[in-house]
Amino acid sequence: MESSISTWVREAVDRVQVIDMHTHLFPPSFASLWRSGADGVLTYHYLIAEAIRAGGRSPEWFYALPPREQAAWVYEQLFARTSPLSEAAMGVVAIARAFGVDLKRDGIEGLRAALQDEPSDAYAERVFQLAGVDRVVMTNDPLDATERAHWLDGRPVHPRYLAALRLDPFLGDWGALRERLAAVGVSVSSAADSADLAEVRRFLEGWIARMRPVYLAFSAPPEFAYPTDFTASRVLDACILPLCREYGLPLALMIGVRRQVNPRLREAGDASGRANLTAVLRLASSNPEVRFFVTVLSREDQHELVVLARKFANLLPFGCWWFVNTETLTREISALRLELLGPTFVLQHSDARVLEHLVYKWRNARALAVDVLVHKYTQLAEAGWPVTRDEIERVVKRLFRDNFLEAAGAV
Ligand code: REL
Ligand code: ZN
Repeated sequence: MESSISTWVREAVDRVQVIDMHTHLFPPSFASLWRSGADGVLTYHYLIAEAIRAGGRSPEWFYALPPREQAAWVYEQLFARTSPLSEAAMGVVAIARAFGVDLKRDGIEGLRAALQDEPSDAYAERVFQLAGVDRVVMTNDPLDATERAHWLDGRPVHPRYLAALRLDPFLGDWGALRERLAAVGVSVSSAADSADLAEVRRFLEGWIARMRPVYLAFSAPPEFAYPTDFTASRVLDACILPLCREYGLPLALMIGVRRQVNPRLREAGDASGRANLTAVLRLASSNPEVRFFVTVLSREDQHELVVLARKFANLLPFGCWWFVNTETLTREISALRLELLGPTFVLQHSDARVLEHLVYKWRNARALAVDVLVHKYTQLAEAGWPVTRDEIERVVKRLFRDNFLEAAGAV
């Protein structure tokens, strides 16, 4: 029995075509926002932070280098001079191998020759196939000038890419939001009164119509609270939650990020902190008709989130985000979720910033699923349940795609 369980789980996990519910990828048609290739892979901000630790140079020195030299310097610190043992560094080895490159032998030039850095539908297709990914959800910012231009030119988006409307600036400082809205021709007053909120709602409604997102989302610092007297709560109550209800859109909450604790590191300068999940409790309990996808960044918040999800069926924990996307923590978090929720969560998302990330992030997620599911199904069989291949396949599909698709109403 044990060996059939292991074979059935492995086969189901190998075969499943993933829906990746949170990435930072764009289709080739978004030209300048597309990221791929060896230099893109090596200048991932996870690796930049690690290389600067290891290499003894300042962030200013590093960022003054042209991108090609940045990549070579990262390679030198994390691969040539030592063993690439970290999660992100080992990811590069896995990408190289998937493209037939032996990184130790072929070095950075081997990787550069095998990976392609120009936007290309054929190359994207090849990477999707290698990673076993069916569709990816982007992170779409309606206030980003470059991204807006692509949406405004109205060309259809490749069907493998689904949109998610990202709302971070709408839940931060009102003064800063005013400026950003003014830059795109929308004027609101400093009062944040009901006319202003109606204007914000109209703006977002226009972008929902244009992007057709599968959910709305925002990331928040550990201090995120709800409800409060601050404008962020009013924006939630007057604009975002009504839009979720009206359009049947889930709201993704990504809580626990301390932005720019070290601004010198730029994109690599964010950290994490313990959150107050009372905000999630209140949102879920006062909006039973809205579905919330929730992920938390600190390890300490994972158990509380799972317990809350037991109380509110409209709460769907998703993925192991960023600093908890490591071998050790994904095992712990995913087993905990299975033990308290059964297979009613989204196992993983990639957070890929560079196309080829899909390859190693989903390879790791598949290994995670095999470990956790073989263990649980073996226990289940020992407990007296005659496990079948069919039920394993259904559960694997739920964890890698169907739970998300059903909650997003995208099936
Ligand atoms: O979506 C987010 O807020 C984060 O995932 C990103 O800001 C972060 O930089 C990302 O690369 C982490 O994996
Ligand atoms: Zn992200």
